[in-house]
Amino acid sequence: MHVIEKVLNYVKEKNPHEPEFIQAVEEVLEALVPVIDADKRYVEAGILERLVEPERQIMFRVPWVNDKNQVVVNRGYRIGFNSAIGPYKGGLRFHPSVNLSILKFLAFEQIFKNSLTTLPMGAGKGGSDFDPKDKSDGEVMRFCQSFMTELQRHIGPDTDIPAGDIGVGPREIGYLFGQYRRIRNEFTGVMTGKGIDWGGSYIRPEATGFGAVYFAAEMLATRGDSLEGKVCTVSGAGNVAQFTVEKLLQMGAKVVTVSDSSGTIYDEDGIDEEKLAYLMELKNVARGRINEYAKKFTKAKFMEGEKPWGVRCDCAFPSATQNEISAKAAQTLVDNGCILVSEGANMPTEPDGVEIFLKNNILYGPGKAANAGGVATSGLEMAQNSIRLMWTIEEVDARLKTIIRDIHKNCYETAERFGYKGNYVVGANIAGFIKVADAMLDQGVI
Ligand code: NDP
Ligand code: 2IT
Repeated sequence: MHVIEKVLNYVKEKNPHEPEFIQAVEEVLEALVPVIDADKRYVEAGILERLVEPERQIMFRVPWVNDKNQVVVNRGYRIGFNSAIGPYKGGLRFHPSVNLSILKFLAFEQIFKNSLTTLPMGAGKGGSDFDPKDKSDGEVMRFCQSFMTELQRHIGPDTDIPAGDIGVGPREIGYLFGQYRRIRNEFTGVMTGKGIDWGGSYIRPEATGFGAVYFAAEMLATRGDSLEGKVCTVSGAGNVAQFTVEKLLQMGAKVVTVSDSSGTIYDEDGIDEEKLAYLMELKNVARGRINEYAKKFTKAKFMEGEKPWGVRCDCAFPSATQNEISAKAAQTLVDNGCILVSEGANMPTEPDGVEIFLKNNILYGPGKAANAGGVATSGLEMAQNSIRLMWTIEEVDARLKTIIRDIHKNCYETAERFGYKGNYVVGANIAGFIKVADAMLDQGVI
């Protein structure tokens, strides 16, 4: 039996109730076959067996009091998956669907993503099944304070550095950081995505969306093409989606959709800067639902309960959540002439959908490469905190662009080297793997 199959069987047997985690591991391991076959040291040192087992998994009770004076209990998590190349680094997700499987898949993906960034960051992820959406600011604050009261003993600027993800934005980071600072009696760079006046970095809010668009531009350039005039569909309406739209507009593309969990907005005329400003206000300040957009801009259509993938486009930017593009949706995208998919979200395409993109020679940028700009800029925030300086907007954006260009080049060249030219899935997984695996070889059996 091939070692890949053996390790995959082990993962399935040990984690039978974790479908998302198994899905992520399967996708990575399958892509690693050529490098495992080429270098027997990885097998001899049990690298794969160690890679699929988190270094640590912390689960804890998060009790808090709601506005009706009732006690509510949520579950909190932090996974430290791999720290071979740096301290654990990765976001926190607050969403009712959060469970161990989802956080382990995200932390596992983060290993390869963080390795690709060129910065010294290990991989972690955490969060809670808490839903910030229907809560008051006071409730969110009390929840965050309770969550951090336990989490603080497990993290630190050289140990584990959380950031945002779904449901965790500037408001939540503020409450979490405040509580850490109070309990630990120290002001350090223990979290990223901080406010610009208290240790944050310019461009961190924009970085994931901007990076996904820069990555798309790099992929198009390999075919002598650009984003100018391209019709683009975007899913989601949160942090990643908003700044994906902003950068696409700057690059001369036309964006015709955004969405949230209630449905999709189809704006055939295109979302311009004024409409984007409205969307940002609606989502970040009023915290409203996406159908409000169609009430304000009446030529736009609200498609209740639908995803954007039935809308004809040249380029698609899934930026909401995992498994939001089924095989059927992938086929529809291809049939409608879509030539590029750049994943702002983590694992938004189901495995059969990925197959369809690869078979049809779509420029397909998997999340661990295409959305790495977010965590890369978190790494730049950590660097600035360590030297107690702040770089300008221009400096951070230039570094982000360089990092994305390097990630693209590394993925492209690695795929080519292993005989899979143009396959960014193979390129990203192998390139991300080699750095971590070699660090594990150097450091012995840990
Ligand atoms: P936000 O919470 O800001 O926005 C999430 C958006 O996705 C919302 O519009 C939300 O709709 C929608 N969404 C979330 N869950 C679902 C679901 N189950 N079904 C349909 N729609 C859903 O999160 P981010 O923009 O930060 O994150 C989006 C994606 O990008 C995630 O996959 C995240 O892991 C990934 N990512 C984020 C990075 C970051 O820096 N923030 C970095 C790299 C990747 P609704 O409000 O209705 O729930
Ligand atoms: O999935 C991700 O890379 C993130 N949510 C960002 C993590 C980070 O530490 O900035």
